Amino acid sequence: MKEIKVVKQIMEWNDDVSDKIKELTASKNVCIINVMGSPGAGKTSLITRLIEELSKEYKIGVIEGDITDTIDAVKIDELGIPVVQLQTDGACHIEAMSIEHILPMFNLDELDIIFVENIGNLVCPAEFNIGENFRIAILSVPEGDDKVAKYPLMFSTSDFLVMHKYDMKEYFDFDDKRVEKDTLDRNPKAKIFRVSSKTGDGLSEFVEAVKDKVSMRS
Ligand SMILES: Nc1nc2c(ncn2[C@@H]2O[C@H](COP(=O)(O)OP(=O)(O)OP(=O)(O)O)[C@@H](O)[C@H]2O)c(=O)[nH]1
Ligand SMILES: [Mg+2]
Ligand SMILES: [Zn+2]
Repeated sequence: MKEIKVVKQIMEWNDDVSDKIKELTASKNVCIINVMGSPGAGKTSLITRLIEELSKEYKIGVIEGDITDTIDAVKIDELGIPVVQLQTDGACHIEAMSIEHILPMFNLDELDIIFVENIGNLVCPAEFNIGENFRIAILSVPEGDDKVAKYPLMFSTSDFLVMHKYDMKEYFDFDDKRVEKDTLDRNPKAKIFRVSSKTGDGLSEFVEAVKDKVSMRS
């Protein structure tokens, strides 16, 4: 019988590339952390805070995902951290193929952690594995406490949920217990943190949890 050529859909292809990235980073003992959340949730601010704390122990690189511009990459570069700006030119999520393309731009032998700041978006970034070891979902207080229920995939697939901008809580009707319940109902293993990158409150507990997770890489 004649063999039929089959082309896989993008999701399956994406997962194949994601698995290849995982093999590579495992062999290099590098941990990729996929940081996701809405536009302005504080992804860059939290990554910056984590870099300040973790760079004492770990060598860190960053991939900044944005539609356009280099604003976030410039901020990371100013910290003296190797960074590549991925511009998706309109696409609203990062695919594994982009990460595969970018990784050779880093010296993986000299890195322990690569943060990937995903495109600001609560929806499709969660659908795409990008070779990450784990995921951090950020939900900032001003966005509202119903977002886990309304955009469940990101929160059900992330290892950590950070309720961010927690210093703003008194100004918003934000029910943190509801967020906690909505998350744990969908993702009982999720670890949940209340953090302000502005004041530093809640940061040290989160940093320790990230360190634990990084130490389990490969
Ligand atoms: N009050 C308060 N503001 C914060 C906190 N973290 C970040 N911000 C502010 O929130 C705004 C957005 O922060 P960014 O870190 O740029 O957010 P982002 O998610 O990286 O944004 P995009 O990359 O554009 O999607 C900035 O004005 C920050 O100063 C926080 O913990 N508390
Ligand atoms: Mg940012
Ligand atoms: Zn998208």
